[in-house]
Amino acid sequence: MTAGRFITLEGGEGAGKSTQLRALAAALRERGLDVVETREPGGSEGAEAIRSLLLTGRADRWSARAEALLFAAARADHVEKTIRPALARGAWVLSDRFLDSSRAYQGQGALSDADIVTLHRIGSEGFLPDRTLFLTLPEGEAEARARVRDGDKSDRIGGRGQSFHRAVADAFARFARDEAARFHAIDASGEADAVTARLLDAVADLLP
Ligand code: T5A
Repeated sequence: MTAGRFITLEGGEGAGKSTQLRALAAALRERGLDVVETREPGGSEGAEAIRSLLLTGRADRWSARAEALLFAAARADHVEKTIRPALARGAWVLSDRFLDSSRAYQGQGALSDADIVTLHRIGSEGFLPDRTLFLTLPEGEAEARARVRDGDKSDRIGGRGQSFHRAVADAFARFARDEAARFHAIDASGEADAVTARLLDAVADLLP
């Protein structure tokens, strides 16, 4: 049995994470790997129920602290019910967002990065990905992609203002600088196939 690997895709809205997660999963399956595709918030029955609490309703539905706790609770269930069992049987698990999204989105304002990491230690024993692929795209291009798909609709968190999303992008860029062994920045511009090739390169050293 080959070793399971846990890979996360991160980045701002519209960077192409969902598209690339499907493409990377297909490319890894072609190489004979057992691949599980999952997402956050969500990825297990309980976490999907929490997802709808988090992403729907009024902007002020949750306080910043309650929101961070809900993400941590969803993640705890996702790790326990979906991710760890798949890794234990030797699968590669690809997750569309994980802890670093909470650090970037909830770790500004009322809570610090250290607070979010503490919640993750309590909820998920500090469990971390083997590699995090951070999809980078100029703000205008990401907005244009999201607009083509969604028009003017957005969820509770995606609909926050430009300054919030800039701070999120800055936080991700900081993680990429400070945690270079795990966190790899990938240029997400250009044709989808070219981006997938870059992602495959970024996990090549983990392949059996
Ligand atoms: N959140 C999440 C937190 O605040 N804290 C947390 O801890 C977590 C886990 C989740 C929201 O929750 C927040 C972040 C988010 O606001 P979501 O519905 O899961 O929201 O959506 P997002 O993760 O934000 O992702 P999006 O669905 O907005 O975008 P993706 O997945 O990055 O992009 P994708 O693949 O859907 O592509 C967008 C469009 O671009 C096209 C696609 O076809 C699609 O139409 N596209 C391309 N077009 C041209 N060239 C390419 N190379 C393209 N690739 C994709």
